[in-house]
Amino acid sequence: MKSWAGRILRVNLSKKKTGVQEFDSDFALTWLGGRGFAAKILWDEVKPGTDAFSPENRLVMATGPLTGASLPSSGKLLVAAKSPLTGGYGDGNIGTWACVMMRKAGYDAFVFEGKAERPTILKVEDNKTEFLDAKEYWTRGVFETEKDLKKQYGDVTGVVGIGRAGENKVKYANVVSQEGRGGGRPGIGAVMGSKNLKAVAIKGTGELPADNMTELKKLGLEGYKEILSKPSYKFWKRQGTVSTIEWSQENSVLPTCNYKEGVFDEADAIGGFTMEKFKIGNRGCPQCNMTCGNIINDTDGEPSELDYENITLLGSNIGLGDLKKIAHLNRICDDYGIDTISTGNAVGFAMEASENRLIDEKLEWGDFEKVKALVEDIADNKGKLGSILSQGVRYASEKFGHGSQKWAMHVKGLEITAYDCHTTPAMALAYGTAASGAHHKDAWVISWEVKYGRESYDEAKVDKIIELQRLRGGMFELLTTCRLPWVEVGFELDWYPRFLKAALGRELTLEDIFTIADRTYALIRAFWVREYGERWSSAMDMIPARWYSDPLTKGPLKGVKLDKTKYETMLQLYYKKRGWDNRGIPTKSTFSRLGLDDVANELSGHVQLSA
Ligand code: PTT
Ligand code: SF4
Repeated sequence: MKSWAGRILRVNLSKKKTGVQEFDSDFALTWLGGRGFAAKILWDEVKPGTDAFSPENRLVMATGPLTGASLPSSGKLLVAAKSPLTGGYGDGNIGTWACVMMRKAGYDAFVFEGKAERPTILKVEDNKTEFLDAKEYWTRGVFETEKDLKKQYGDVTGVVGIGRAGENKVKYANVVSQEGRGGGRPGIGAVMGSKNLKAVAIKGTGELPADNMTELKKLGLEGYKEILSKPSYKFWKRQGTVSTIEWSQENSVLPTCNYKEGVFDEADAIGGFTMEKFKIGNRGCPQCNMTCGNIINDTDGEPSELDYENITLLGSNIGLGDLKKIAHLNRICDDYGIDTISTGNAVGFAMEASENRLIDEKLEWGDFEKVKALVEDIADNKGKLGSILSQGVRYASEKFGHGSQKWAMHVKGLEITAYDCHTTPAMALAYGTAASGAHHKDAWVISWEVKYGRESYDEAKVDKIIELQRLRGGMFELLTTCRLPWVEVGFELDWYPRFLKAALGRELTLEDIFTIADRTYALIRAFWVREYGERWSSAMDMIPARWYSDPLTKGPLKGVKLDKTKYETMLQLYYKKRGWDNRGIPTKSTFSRLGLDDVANELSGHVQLSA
């Protein structure tokens, strides 16, 4: 087994019991880790139709065979569950000491089931587990909770937790760690809240497993040095992902006023160079020498960790051009444990609804004070508007009606991340086909597409999306290592098979990993289809109508919009290349090729499968 501990900690919160489930090398090599483990566990254990907030849902926290090792950016944890926001598969990826500690404690994953009778914190110290009463932490911010737990159990303790949004079951509540690392956009924090689980605190003292630890450490060191030598490293350390604001503005893809436009008049005021003037430091994930979290003080003088996505969604998308105010909104979202992307979408959607007089509340673009109050209401799932918005924009658009579905910016219920796609068909398709709903994590094809030429809807674009999904949504989510060394400074992909050789004691080529990625994608599709049954169709992979019905009205690409028919043709080509039928369901032979005959058998009890 080498690089896996081969042990999953099973936690039954209803019974206050823990146990260890062992897995063998067959399971490990079939699913690799992270997203693969999560998809398999959710498929096997969450019956279709299960209420995401019921004790029967599972909350999975999973690592991969390289997680936590001394090699570039290995300190990331995948969190997953059936999503309350989309009704399908949901996951997210957080940089946190908790994953390093999980591996040092001798586990590859934790799986939670049931529901604790009262607010609970799970403490894990190597083989020892303890259920702690979390009454005094409930309703407290996740920052304070983590600080307090570290004070009690030591600074090395890895903590992941939820804030009040998770407690109040806001459907896009996420899981937070280290005062600014947040993951699990599709409501994984709300699932944690529904289980009355406030936090998990982990301490491990063991050695990480590996076939040849000396070689792995040596390679890791070389990898760190290689990253330091990359030409773009210095600039990356200055701005991290925030430099993308300028790039998006130049290329008319910066979401502005609920994705009406791709350019924002005040883009300079929220971009990377302005951020540098305010910057007081960097923070980052464990085992990373690229630490990309940019810290600036917010309007209250409190530190807030900024990335491209949160600046865009809480800035240009709601018409707010003030970085300190954005930093404040970002900080409260972190402390309340609520996804910044979906929050920015929900607020932008409400602003447009107000502009169109679909709601009584007066909410103008960029009105910071009103947004602050609204975010409080969303996090508390209270007030007429706050409680509607806390269910996501798909739900809000059903409530508000009057054609607002057209500009409810989501795919499968998950809000769009920070790229406007009026002019970029491939990026739109990447959103349409991402594993958990609209997310750029699976295939951030937009930078390639802008260079390649955005007008076309051709085969090369479909191929590129699949290639990226195998790497980003595949390899990096299976290994749970950060993809940014590769994406942002050009850390070469062939490092990963080398790391894996030292860790596993056997070859695992990129092609082998892509097969596991394809298997995982097919299983995740099966999970969605089983949930939706005969209601499933290619319409599930459609993008918001705004992008093909309302052209941009500003900027150099004024007048441009997508072509719906061409998008649909490209989608069909994507299905064909994946071995899925014209509804977007893997065929029997595709399941069989990927070793998933049992999945095909089970799924054929819910929908008719194509041969
Ligand atoms: C990710 C999504 C992103 S993507 C961002 S900023 W980005 C938002 N960050 C949030 C936040 O912070 N606080 C908050 N309350 N909500 C937030 N929601 C948003 O979540 C993040 C980095 C970033 S910064 C990115 S791109 C990369 N994402 C990776 C990934 O998904 N997989 C992987 N193997 N490596 C990755 N590396 C990078 O990690 P979700 P983090 Mg995130 C303040 O969770 O659900 O996947 O959505 O984890 O530790 O904060 O690192 O411009
Ligand atoms: Fe975390 Fe940034 Fe390092 Fe990736 S590059 S591991 S997101 S600090």
